[in-house]
Amino acid sequence: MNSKKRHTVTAALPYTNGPIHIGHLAGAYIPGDIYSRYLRLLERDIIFICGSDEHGAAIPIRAKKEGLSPKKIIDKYHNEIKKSFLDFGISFDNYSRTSAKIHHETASHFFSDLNKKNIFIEKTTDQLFDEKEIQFLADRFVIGTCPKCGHDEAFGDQCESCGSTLNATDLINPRSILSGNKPILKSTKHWFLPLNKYDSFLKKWFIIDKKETWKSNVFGQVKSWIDEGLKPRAITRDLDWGIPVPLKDAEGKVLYVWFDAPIGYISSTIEWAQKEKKDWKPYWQDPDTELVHFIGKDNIVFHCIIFPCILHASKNYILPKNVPANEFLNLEGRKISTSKNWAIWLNDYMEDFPNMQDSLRYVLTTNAPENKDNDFTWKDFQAKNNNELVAILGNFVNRVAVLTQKYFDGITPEISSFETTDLIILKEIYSYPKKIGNSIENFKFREAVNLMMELARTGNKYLADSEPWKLIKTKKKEKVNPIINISIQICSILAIVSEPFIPSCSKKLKIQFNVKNINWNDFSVERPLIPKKINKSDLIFRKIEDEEIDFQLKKLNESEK
Ligand code: B3M
Ligand code: ZN
Repeated sequence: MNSKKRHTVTAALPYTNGPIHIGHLAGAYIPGDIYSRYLRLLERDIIFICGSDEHGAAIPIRAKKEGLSPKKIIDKYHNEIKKSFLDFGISFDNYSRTSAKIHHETASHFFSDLNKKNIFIEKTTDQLFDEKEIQFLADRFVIGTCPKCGHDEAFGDQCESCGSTLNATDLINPRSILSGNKPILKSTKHWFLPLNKYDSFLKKWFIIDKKETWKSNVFGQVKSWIDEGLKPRAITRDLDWGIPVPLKDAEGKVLYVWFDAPIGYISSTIEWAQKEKKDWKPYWQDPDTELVHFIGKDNIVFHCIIFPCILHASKNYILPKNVPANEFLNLEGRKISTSKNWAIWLNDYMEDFPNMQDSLRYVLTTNAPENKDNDFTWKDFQAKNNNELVAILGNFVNRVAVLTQKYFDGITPEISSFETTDLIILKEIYSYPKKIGNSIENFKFREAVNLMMELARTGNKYLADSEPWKLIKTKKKEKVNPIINISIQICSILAIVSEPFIPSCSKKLKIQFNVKNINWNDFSVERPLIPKKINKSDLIFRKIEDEEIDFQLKKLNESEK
């Protein structure tokens, strides 16, 4: 029997209506990647699942803007986004897409199954219609004034200013984004998920134990939605782009993107299982599996209310153990905006800072909008890269490597017994993996990455305080041996505990210090990591100059629309 604990970890499926930017990376993908890499280092049975979200109004709208077909748009951005994830070391076990056959089949099956179980309500209602374009307007096809906060550019599905989830008909003064005209009301039939009927299920599932374990921002939002009372929500649309509603009397109708997209996690898992010749079911149906969704705060309602209701109604599915949604990342004090081109695009970053993906990963983690919106500034990025990655971590491992080469020809000095003062520092350094692991398990990634840097700082200070370069010139020359031995142990621990945060640097450190892949919990003072010899290697980080930052600031300001 396989007794390893099983985990299904997902990260929000990005819309293929544009490239992705640092806000996406900080919100869902880096946290999900840190968590998944950590679980792999514990040798758990874990899959990290994602894929492109290729349906919804956003796609035909973008296609119109670029003068391309929707299919061309999804192919273009699917490939770009996939490459960005690869560049930044986001270690998905499978990256699928919702245009895949397997996804169309899976989502249609979910719909048909729920329909057979009489879960949906069929209702004919008045919806917004653009007479000029001869098209119904839902979601992103219509903008207007938000009834909750008065923001005058709220979308038909959501107000980005106050975060409210809306129906297009809720908008005051609606305007079609296709023609600019005021829409008329026209009746049409749709299928609704009666969320109101799931009130007691949600209260029981959600309120019971989530208060202690979920982030307060997520818990608070979900609780207030439940408390306000939920209404039936349409899960089909009049649109010619999407998964056709699998019923005879549903011509011209497709599944609502937020019905099919989360099911994309399941289809991506099935695709993975087919490739790996495994069974996908335990990852979604075994109650012992821990399901965690990494998302940004604008996706909370879908992952914490709508999708759980779909899973619950479908029976046999597990529900998320946690949804550690992040708040938003701002850029230079302003909201990141795709339409205004106020963003740092990942493909641009890689061009300007080749091989420096870990620097951005590091800064976005130390700065993650975990509990409140946070700001990314280029100056802070430079400072953290130069003063922390270069001056602390990079400097420490480099000094240890250089001194070991210089004094011992790269061979780790052996120590038969450590002195009491040595044992104190050894105990301290081996306490870090546990502390870092605890923070990761509690989704406190900023705390975790800061602890990693604190370990490097401890190493730096230890080396500076013990001054082996002075001792080597005295009669107490042998005192240098434990100092270098312990410093090499610190580098070896760093090589492992840095992997979730800065994986490509971790790889270099492992090569340099001859560290084998080992279970996160399998080393300690009693079972230390002492490589026999270390290899020469280049500097791991590089300083970022003022001119590079000035260039980025100029570029950002000039490209703003
Ligand atoms: N594509 C929304 C977004 O990118 C959406 C997430 C789907 S997760 C199932 O904000
Ligand atoms: Zn609003």
